[in-house]
Amino acid sequence: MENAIPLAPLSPPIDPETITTLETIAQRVLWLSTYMIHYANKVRPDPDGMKVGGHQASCASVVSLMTALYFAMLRPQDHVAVKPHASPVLHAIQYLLGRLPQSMLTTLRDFGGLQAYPSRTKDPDGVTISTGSVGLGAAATIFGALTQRYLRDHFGYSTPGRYIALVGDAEIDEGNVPEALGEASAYGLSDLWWIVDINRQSLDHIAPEGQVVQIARMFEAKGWEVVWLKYGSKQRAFFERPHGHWLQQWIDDCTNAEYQSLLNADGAEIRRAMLEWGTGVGADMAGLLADVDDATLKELLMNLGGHDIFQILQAFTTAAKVQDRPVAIMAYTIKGWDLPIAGHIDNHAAQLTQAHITAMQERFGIAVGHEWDGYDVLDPIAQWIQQTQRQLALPQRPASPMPPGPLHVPETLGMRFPERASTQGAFGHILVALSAIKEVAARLVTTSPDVAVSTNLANWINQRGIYAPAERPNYWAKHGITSLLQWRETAAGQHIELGIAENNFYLALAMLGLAQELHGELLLPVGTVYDPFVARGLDALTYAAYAGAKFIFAGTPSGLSLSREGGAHQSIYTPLVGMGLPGVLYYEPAYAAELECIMCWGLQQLMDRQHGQSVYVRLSTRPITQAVRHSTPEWRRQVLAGGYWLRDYRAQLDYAQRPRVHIFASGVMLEEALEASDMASEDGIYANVINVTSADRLFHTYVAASQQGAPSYLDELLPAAERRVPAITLLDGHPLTLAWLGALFNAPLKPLGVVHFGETGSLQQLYHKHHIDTDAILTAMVQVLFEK
Ligand SMILES: Cc1ncc(C[n+]2csc(CCOP(=O)(O)OP(=O)(O)O)c2C)c(N)n1
Ligand SMILES: [Mg+2]
Repeated sequence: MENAIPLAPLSPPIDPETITTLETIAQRVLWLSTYMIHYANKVRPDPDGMKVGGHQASCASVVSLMTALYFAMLRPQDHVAVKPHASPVLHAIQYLLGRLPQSMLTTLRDFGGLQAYPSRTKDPDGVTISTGSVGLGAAATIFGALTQRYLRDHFGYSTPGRYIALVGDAEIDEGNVPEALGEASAYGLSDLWWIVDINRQSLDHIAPEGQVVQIARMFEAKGWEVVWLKYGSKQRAFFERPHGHWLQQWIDDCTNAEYQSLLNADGAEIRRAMLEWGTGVGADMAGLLADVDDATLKELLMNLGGHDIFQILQAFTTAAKVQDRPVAIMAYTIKGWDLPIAGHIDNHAAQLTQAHITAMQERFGIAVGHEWDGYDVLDPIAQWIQQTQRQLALPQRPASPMPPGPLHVPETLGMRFPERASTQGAFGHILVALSAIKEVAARLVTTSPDVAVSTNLANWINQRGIYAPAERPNYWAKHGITSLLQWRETAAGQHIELGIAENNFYLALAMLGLAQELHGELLLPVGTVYDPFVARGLDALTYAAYAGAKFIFAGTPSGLSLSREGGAHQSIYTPLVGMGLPGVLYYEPAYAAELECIMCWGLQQLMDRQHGQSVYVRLSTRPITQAVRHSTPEWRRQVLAGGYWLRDYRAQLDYAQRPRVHIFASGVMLEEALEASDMASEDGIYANVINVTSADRLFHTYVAASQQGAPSYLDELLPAAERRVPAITLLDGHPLTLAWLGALFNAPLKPLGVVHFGETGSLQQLYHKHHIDTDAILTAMVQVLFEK
């Protein structure tokens, strides 16, 4: 199995009683997690005949590690991201710890019951980090630890917990893992452990040779300390025998594929393989193994460090001594440990048969009818658990020296914008204006994947500084070189600058956006990203939304405004992402005053921890004439509700007699919409312009209201009479965003927008090419009005 590793002392002072007790508990955890899946699949009535599923082998793989962790190490302030497929192990443990009622154990994967994968919003037993999409929950721990560090530096947060990821070895293949690892050391995080469950199996296959070493080297290259947990105590005791090192060398030389296959072979076959290897390298394996019977030989093969409580505790002790960097514990395990499917290539979704379960139940001495039993209060194990947990429970953290105080964000900041402005430009000014509200400014934190300057965060950064836990020298200032950007990096800074890594960006927003829930301290995270690269971090954005995090992000520049950059730099379908993602509200303001109002409201959303949602503003660098510059309460209500009439001909006496049309437009396209409306009026056409600030809000309030049979804001915005008027929808993005409005109309509706990849050109050339310029609007108008 790949490599020889340095061995720590064989016997540190970990008392035998603890080990025996933990071994006994681990057995119960193995039983409960296995039986939980068995029950859900083979005992509980299944109304629809569909597979229920669950992963007994993946669970067994981490039973020993998780038992040792939860019963002997974990403190209440720690946060754990549990490998998704080990959720039954987590629930079994929480049950034995008294944090989950027994009745829930029968509800795995049932409606309203325990979720398939640990969910912080849906599971009842204290999951704080959701997992499911492999690699993501683990990577989130890095940004959790970063958030904790940030809180400590800004608010004196004083009892930091440890962030721990129990991560499958194949999870490391996910790109979001290497993407995230470097940020941990860049920010000097140390309260961070990853325990890698090296069972050398993924869903389909056995890990390729060299993979484990590559993983370890990657951790090291990214500044992590690697702690090896490879051999079990029996193996290690054997290595101490005369010539015992040959066994170690055989283990190290054996390929992953062969080791896995031998886990399924009998002792005689294992011996044959060892002898064959010995002949090749000149080791007298026959002599070495002469007094080892076949059963013991098999036991030796199975005795990997990740299932040996003593070795696990020792690894934890070693890890705990590392104070200056994050730690990766490389724990060798067996997928399906102690089950009949142990180590088998087919075992990922395999489940034990009833006969297997019956045999296991007998072997573990669990009486029929007592399958769900925990430990009776008088049982010495129950008492041991109680005492250990008391010791591990630290006193409550003292109140923050800076109490949240009354946070208030006004509806408007009373800003004045120039006659022509872009929403991206306004965004920078709005952030700076928010700095004037002291309590709000203290909790604002911005982040960006290396595009802070080009998304207009420079003024904010100059004012609030860059966050760096350990102050870094500013050589520009030191050497007297002038620059517009002041890159002051201190622990008081409020901008978290990330590498070009949009996945990290959203994970950072996810964990900053859960600071209140995870650490009792509210942060108001605001991020900026190039809109086309929203898709680059989409999995993490989904993760953040699913976890219930609250944050604001600006996708900017968007659409064709990146015209000169060409091709795929012009975002097309991001509005659909915003609309499709639960928990995130997409707004596309046209005017600076709208953005001001949306930002203020967005911050209020972040403060409403119960019902608030995250907000995505899709912005542009294109300056347009500000048709609205002064906001009124009624106008703000309409902006936030999703849209308002900007050009309204309804009061004209001859309104009903004239040809008339509605133009629903979003964002920068309002410029063209108004121009087309003006031109149409010269031809006697009344072209109303309705500025859709949020197709998302309009759509979802409409859907929610219609489920209740109630009216929605759309009924106010668009009275029945107006639905007989032909319409055009228009945005610099995918036309589906607004085309659904057609479902409300008893008249033709023509959706304009971008459906092809872009290319380099001027805005006007590209608008023309994509049929969203004024000419295209006028043509569409003629079509909906006069063509049958
Ligand atoms: C992003 C993502 N892709 C694919 C899957 C499907 N999947 C679930 S588990 C798994 C293999 C995991 O292997 P490993 O992490 O080694 O865990 P093990 O089951 O071996 O303990 C895969 C491919 C997923 N959950 N998430
Ligand atoms: Mg694995």
